[in-house]
Amino acid sequence: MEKIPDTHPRYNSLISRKKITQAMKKGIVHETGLIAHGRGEAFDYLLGEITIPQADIAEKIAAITMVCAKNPVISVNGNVVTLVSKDVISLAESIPAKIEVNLFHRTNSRIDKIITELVNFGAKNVYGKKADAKIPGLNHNRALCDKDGIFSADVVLVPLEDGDRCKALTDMGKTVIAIDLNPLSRTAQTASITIVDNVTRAISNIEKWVNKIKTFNRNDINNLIKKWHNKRNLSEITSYISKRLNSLF
Ligand code: PTJ
Repeated sequence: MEKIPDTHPRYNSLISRKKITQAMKKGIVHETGLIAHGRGEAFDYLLGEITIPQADIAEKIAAITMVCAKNPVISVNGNVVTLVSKDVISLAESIPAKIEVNLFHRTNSRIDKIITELVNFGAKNVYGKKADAKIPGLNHNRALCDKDGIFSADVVLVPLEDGDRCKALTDMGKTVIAIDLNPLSRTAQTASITIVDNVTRAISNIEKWVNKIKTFNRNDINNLIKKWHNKRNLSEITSYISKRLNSLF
């Protein structure tokens, strides 16, 4: 593949595309992961490719929720591992949280490749191979999970999720934190905390908040959680996009 000059105005976007297409050829990303990535890019354009204030506050609430959880788990798939392996591993260490591979297009070969990729980037223990439990109410492979991981988690961080599993996890009584650039998706609408941001910015920003909130007192934390209203935040995001578009021309 040709070299992308770092002076190119769309450098970051081109690098992400290159990573995703190469990972698809290696069997880490599923073919439809390319479509999901393209949809994400389109929504990122609407946001101006930045972490907007409503995403930053959602990332702060996500950090608090994960740090206060008993058994927090970060669920990863092909796209996530390709774009942000290092960030995921670093976030999991700071919380601390477990990492579990959970795939929509699940094959043993993809599970093994994704676990190997994470281990090569420094992950010590990756869940997902031993799928000894099932999320009730799902009739596809994303139901398969680890009894000690997602199945028994109280809080699950799910970047690039599908709406079905998000709903099934909330139906199990779990707090679901979704990262999805599309504020209109079923995932975004169903999650307990929706982060409308690119996973390439979101994971490291959650970690920044994890480190900051260690200095917060219990009262500040309780007040922040009490004030959180996911639907209101989503509504502010769609207003942000619409105001931004109306002011462009
Ligand atoms: O690896 P697998 O087998 O689990 O397959 C994963 C995909 C991504 C194919 C699967 O989960 C899927 O089909 O996803 P969807 O339903 O297309 O949803 C993906 C959502 O993620 C869309 O709403 C996109 O806007 C969003 N998205 C895509 N790229 C990013 C993103 N959100 C945040 N950051 C991104 N980089």
